[in-house]
Amino acid sequence: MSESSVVSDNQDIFLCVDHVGYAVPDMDAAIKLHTEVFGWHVVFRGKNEEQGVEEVMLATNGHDVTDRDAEIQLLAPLNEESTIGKWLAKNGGRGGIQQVAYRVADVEKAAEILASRGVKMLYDAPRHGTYGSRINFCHPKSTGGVLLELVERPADPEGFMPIV
Ligand code: CMX
Repeated sequence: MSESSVVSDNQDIFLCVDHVGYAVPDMDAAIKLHTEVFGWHVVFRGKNEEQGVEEVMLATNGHDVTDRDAEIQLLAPLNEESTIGKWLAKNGGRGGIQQVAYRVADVEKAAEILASRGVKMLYDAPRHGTYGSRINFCHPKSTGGVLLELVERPADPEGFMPIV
């Protein structure tokens, strides 16, 4: 890229990759694979009824939920009509990468900037995510084919840790 084509008024929107989300047809089998084979550690297991998922967050040993390390998220459907249920059905019942999540400092501000640049945001206002975070999503049709989640973690995520 030539120097003249670099966007000079660009600004940071994202802090880092928050997590990568895998849709899984069998949560217990997925946990076994990710812990016993891949060596990740389960740091959170819970349900998000609004999103229709059971979710498990995985991290390295000694992971501090307030730090900037990326995590892995396992997503199993609570029912066939949920987003993950439909995703798995469309994928022949096989699991796979369903989303990539970017951490942001202010989800409303990030969504506003992205929308002003033509990105289709899924929600008019943030909804509830893992650890009491505030989330929104960019539709894959306006991101080059990847479902992007925006995650604003709460000031005290430790207060939202109904761990396993
Ligand atoms: N990644 C990439 N592309 C995807 C996708 C995904 N996860 N899900 C759907 N698509 C594509 C489909 O393949 C389809 O493309 P084609 O038209 O080329 O076949 C297109 O998007 C369909 O879009 P749609 O008709 O608007 O809607 P869908 O019913 O397929 O749902 C979406 C797509 C993004 C609206 C839905 O997945 C959604 O609402 N996601 C946000 C919520 C969510 O993912 N919740 C579960 C996780 C909860 C959590 O992380 O906490």
